[in-house]
Parts: sequence; C-alpha cells; structure tokens
Amino acid sequence: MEKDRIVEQIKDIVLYKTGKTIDEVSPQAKYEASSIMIMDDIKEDWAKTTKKNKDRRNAYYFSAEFLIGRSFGNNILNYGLNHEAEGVAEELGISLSALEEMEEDPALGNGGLGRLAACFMESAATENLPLQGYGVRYSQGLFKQYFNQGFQMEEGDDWTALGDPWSLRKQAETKIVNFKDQKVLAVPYDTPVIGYRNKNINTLRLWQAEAINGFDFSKFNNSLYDDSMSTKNRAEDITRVLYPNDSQKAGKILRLKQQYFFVSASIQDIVSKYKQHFPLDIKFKDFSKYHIFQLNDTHPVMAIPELMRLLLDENFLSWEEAWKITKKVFAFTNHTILQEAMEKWSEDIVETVNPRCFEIIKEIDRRFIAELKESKYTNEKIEELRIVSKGTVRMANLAIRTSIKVNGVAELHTEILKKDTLKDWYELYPSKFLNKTNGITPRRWLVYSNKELSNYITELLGSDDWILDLSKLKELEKYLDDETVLKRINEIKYNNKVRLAKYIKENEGVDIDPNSIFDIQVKRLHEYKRQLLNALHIVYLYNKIKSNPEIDIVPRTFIFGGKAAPGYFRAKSIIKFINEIAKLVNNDPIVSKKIKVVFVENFRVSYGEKIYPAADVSEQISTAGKEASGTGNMKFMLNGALTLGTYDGANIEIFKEAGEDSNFVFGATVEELKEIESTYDPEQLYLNDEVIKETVDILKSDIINDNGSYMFLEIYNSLIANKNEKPDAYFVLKDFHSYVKAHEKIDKEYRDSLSWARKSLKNIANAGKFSSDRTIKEYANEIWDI
Ligand code: 26Y
Repeated sequence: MEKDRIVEQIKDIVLYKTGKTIDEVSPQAKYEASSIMIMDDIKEDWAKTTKKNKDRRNAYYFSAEFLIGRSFGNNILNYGLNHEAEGVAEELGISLSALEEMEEDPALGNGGLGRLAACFMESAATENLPLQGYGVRYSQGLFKQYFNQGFQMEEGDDWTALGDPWSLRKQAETKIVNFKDQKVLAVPYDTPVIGYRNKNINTLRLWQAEAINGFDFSKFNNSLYDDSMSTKNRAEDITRVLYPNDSQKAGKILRLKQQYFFVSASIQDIVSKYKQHFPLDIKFKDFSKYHIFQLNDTHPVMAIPELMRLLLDENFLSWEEAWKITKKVFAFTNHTILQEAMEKWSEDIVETVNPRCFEIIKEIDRRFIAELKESKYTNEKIEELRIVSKGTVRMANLAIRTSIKVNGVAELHTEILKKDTLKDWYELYPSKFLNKTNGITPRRWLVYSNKELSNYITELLGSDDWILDLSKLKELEKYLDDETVLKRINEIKYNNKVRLAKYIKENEGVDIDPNSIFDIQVKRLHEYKRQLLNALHIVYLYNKIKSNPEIDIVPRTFIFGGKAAPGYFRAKSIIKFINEIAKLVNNDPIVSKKIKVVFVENFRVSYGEKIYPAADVSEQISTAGKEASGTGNMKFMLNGALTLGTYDGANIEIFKEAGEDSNFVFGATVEELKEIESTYDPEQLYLNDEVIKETVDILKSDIINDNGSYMFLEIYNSLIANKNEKPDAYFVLKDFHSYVKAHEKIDKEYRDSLSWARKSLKNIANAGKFSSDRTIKEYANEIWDI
C-alpha cells in the first residue's frame, strides 16, 4: 500500500539521520524526515522537467523577493499525496497539522511583490510553462516582528537554523561575482516548484554569498580572531538580510551589491548553460530565441549591463551584436507609482559596485540620447528620459529603454503609468506598454488553506475541475438563492472564524467572539494603505459607545496584521497607536462587549492562511491611485469576504466582477483627488467638523499613552499641522465620513445573514479572473512567447 511505503521510507530516513526509531524522535525530526521523503519522491519528475526544459524557450523570473511560504502542506497537495497524509502522520505518532507547524515560514520577501512571484512560480508549474525563478537566499530574511509595550520590535529571522529540507545546495554550479573591492562565491540552492497534479516541476534557484577564502590563518595565529574571519563575514553580509537599511551610504552600497550579486550569478549561470548546450553558437545568434528575462521591478535591473558585459568582454561580441541581443530578452514589471520606491543610485555607488557595468550603462545612455536627438526630441524631453542624469542612475529608465514590454499590475495602475508616471515613455514606445492584472494561486489560497469551503465547492459543482480553471466558479451563481447553500456558506465561515479565534487566543492571548463580524486589514504598514483611517474609525466607534452604552451595533472584531519597515518611523507610530487603541477598547467592560481590536504579531504567509478564510470584511482602503494592485484583496474575495474598499488598484476590477452591491465602496476617486489636491486643507476640515475633531483629538489626549515617544503628536501633526510636508497627504480626513457611512452599511447588512451569505457567494463565484493561472498565461502569450 502507498501509505505503508511512505511510512517505511520516513522511518528509514529518521534512522539514517538520527540513529533512532520513530517513537524516540522529536516532532521536528519527524517533519524533517517527511519532507526529505517528499524530496526523494519527486526527484525523477524534477529531473525530467529540467531536462525537457533544456530544449525549449524558457522565461526567467528575476526577483529580489520570493515569498514562498511553507512548502510542506502545499507540496503534499500539489504532488497528490494529500489522501495519504493524515494516515501517514498518524502512523508517525503525530497529527498532520502539528507536522506542518514545525516548518519555519521563510520570510524571503516583504509583501505583495514577493508573494506575487511565488504565486506565478506555482501557476507556471501548474500550466506546464517553463518558468524558472532566480533570486537571493537571505540567511535572515526580512525580520521577525514582536511588540514591546505596543511598539514594533524587530529581530533576525534565522529561518534555516533547523535546516531547510526544501532546497538542494548545488555546489558544483557555484559562480564568482566580482565587485570593485571584493570577489565572492555565489552558491546556488534549488527548490522545486511543483505543479498541481501534473508531475511538472520547475526550479527556484536562490543564490547565497560566501567567501572564496574566508579564513585568514596567520591572523588567527596572531590572536586576531575577529580579523581572521572578516573576509568571510563581509562576503556573507551580502545575502544576510532583505533590503538592508539604506539611510547611510554603506547600506546603499550593500543593497546594490546584493542586487548585482544575484543577477550577475544568474546571468552567468544561464549564459554558461547556453554555451554548453549550443557550443557552436559563438555569436549567440539564437540566444534570444531561448531566453526571456522578466525583471520584477527595478531591483534586478543590473542584469541588463551584466548581460552586455558578458557578451562584450567574455564572449567578444561587438557592441552592436551584444545590444541587439540584449534588446530582445528583457521585460519589465512596474509595481508602484510612489516616487520613493523608484530606485535611483548615485553614480559613485554604481561605480563602486561594478565599474565596468557603470561604464556600460553610460554608453547605453549616450547612444540612447544620440538616437533621441536624431528624432528631434527636445532637450527637456530628453532630460526626462535619460538613464544617467544629474549624478544618478535611474533604474526604471534603464529597464524601459531596454525591455520589449513594460507592464503595470492592474488596469487603473497601467493607465496611471501611461497617462502620468511614465507619460513620456509611453509617447516614445506606445506598443511596449500593457496591463497584466495580478492574480493569486487558488491551490494555496483556497484548496490548501480553506479545505471546508473547497470541498463544498467541489460538491456543489460535481467536480474539482475548478481548481485548474477558476472561471468555473461562475457556475456557483445558480445557488445564489438556494437557502440551504447559503446557510452552509455561513456555517463554513463560522467554523473558520472559530479556528482563527482559537489560534489568536493561543498566539496573541486575546479572546475574540466568532459571532462578531471579523473585519480584517492585513498588509504591510504604509501611510498610503491607510491603517490610520481604520484606526480612527475605531476611535469614532469607541466615542459613540462611550456616550451611548446602549447603542445597537453588531459586535465587531477588528483584526490587523503587518510589518513596518524598521526605519519608517510614522508607520511604527501607527502600529503603536493601534495597539494602544486595542488596549483601551479591550479593557473597557462596556465597549469590549461591542468591539474588540487585535494586532497580530509577525503577520506572514502562514498566518495569512489562517486569516483569509475567516474574514467577513476585507479592508482595502488605500488612497485612490496609490495601491498598484493589491493581491490580499483577491485572497479575501476568493474566501468569501466582502470588500470594503476604495476605487483603487484591483479593487476596481473586483467590484466590476462581483458587483458593487456585493461590496462596500467608498471614498474619493483618483479624478476627484486630483481636482482638490492643490486646495485641500485638512486643518479647516478638522476645525469645522465636530466629529473629526473629537476623533483626531485622541492623539493629543491622555486616554492613550505613547510612553513619551511623541509618536502620537507626530501622527497628529502629519494630519493637521505638518510644516515640512503636505498635511494629510493620503486624504484620511477627506475620506473619513464616507468610510464611516460604509461601515454603517456593513452593520445594517450583516444583520440579514442570508443576504450577506448571498453576497459572499457572489464574490466567490466571480473570483475566477483573479487566478494567477490566468495572469501567467497572459505573460506567457503576450510577453514571453513561451
Ligand atoms: C527597493 C525598495 C525601496 C522597494 C522594496 C520593495 C520598493 C518596493 C518594494 C515592494 C513593492 C511591492 O510589494 N509592491 C506591491 O506589489 C504588488 C504586486 O504587484 C501589488 O499588488 C501592490 O499593490 C504593490 O504595493
């Protein structure tokens, strides 16, 4: 029997690894052996896929982040071992979920952009598309977040401390990366990306920096112990953390080194494999037939000069020959219109990292300008488009100049790029621009994390075909008026809420009531995402309940999760503010009967898997025009939450698919904001509006306490009396009343549980568009031609 074979194999691995029998070892050892067993099981299929892909055109996803989440449960599902899994675990003397909880969640990304990369990898494998991922194996990932007196604290995340059974170190394929002042090894670690039930397994290759000769014997011998290891430490620093703090010059250099490190290793790897496979093509005439590189934002853009460098200096092509190839093999995705996230490096930093690449960038720029001058471009326009200007290198410009295609990540976002942010580029290269609305993988975000709903959908549709064709969910609409179905939808939601409540009790120590509305905002902390608006609404409710304890409102639990960048003071202040509100609300005997507030610690992929299925309301409340797409919004929708959102990013497409009447739309549109931008005066609004004043004034009162950090005064000033920058730049006060109204509508509509369930089902049934299978097929057909 399959089950017995698996159990025997795991016991064998346990014995080999520990010298003990299964009943003598820890849960961790059982988890590790089970994972190794899976890696062993898939090895032939993995090798077969790799071999098959060698002769095909491949796409390469270059990304500084791959937020892959835990592998164990997802691999069991995708490889089709899930029917045996419970039984196997039982034979090992442990539950399946306990095994799953042994796995560290690799934090190799921040948020949306990194999770998108992971969804794309899974969808490509599922769709039999040859897509390989290339990135960085950070030894400490992002960071672990915890709270101390409500303040965010950070600590290193040593995610491989207990090993990493999901990757294979490929020592023999090590590369050397050259910087101006240092030479390091790039050692590849390969992780399988398993397609859903198709035996197709692509590869995610992450590079780790190591020293070439890390130990100085004579220094050690002279008792200079620290010095004897400094070469090793300086090499390993390159892949230690994600986005090293770049407020100082040394940090900026480290960041660019990290970027150059992984793209240089990747391009070397791919070029050397090409030469092995096609030894006769010394002029690389067919290179562009076999390769297309997707640049995930500007972080991997140094791949462009690096490919030029390899073709010119190591393979002796002429500039014209090398450029012709380079111009055919890159495509670029933009994920943001926020200026501060558009990478620009000062010339001396680029020069310090790799002088030859800097020279090449300047030459690309020089020739580009000559071309523009010939086409009679004005100096003013040329200045906008230049790659190197005023002492800085603009990475987005380099990417757009070189790429065959440039895409935004939602319809609105792409329109803003074309009309505004990248207007001059769009005029120059209109046919380069296109939209690719983001998506999420339904395997991880529904089949794996919401088994009860997933099974019920299969039961209703009479087949599980929808897992590979999410547009089939549309057929669920025939049950919109079926009371039995609607009741069951509510029951499943309730069960998921009970599960989450239990988890939150265990991990955060807070009691929450599964009968209350679960109103959830989980995402990175950023002013534009407006967690502050959510917080101020809670203060408004608090005041209302205080002045009228008998008030009739449906009990509500507000759940927050997300990390602030360690150097982003105001975002950290907002976390502290929410934690103080939570304390105030949860400790008030009357208020806490109606509302509760929880900020969960260390939100990450595996926490998300428990949260999305349990949400009634999905908070997607960014300032219109600022959220490029959002993908959390899609995870909530697919799991039957109703969206409370602005006309922003992919929200607009969600409303269009599921209908505005199944969701709660509020706030000013991009056009409206543009119109009032120059005259907007939040201080007047505050002074003339009792409700807003009373709400905002909590920041200056002593009912909440920022422990002398002045964080709350700083938030207050940012809204009302900002001297150095525009006050309320994200229009929190502007949208406040509209937001309050939308919440009142939620309160009213939730009371009719069947009609709420109908809206929930309407959302699920119309989530098909947001499968990353759809997105990845569009990339494959319209950008990559694979
Ligand atoms: C280098 C630096 C400052 C930087 C680091 C990380 C800049 C940007 C980022 C990450 C950006 C990001 O995650 N963007 C998100 O991408 C998602 C996937 O396209 C979008 O859904 C989401 O709206 C966008 O904020």
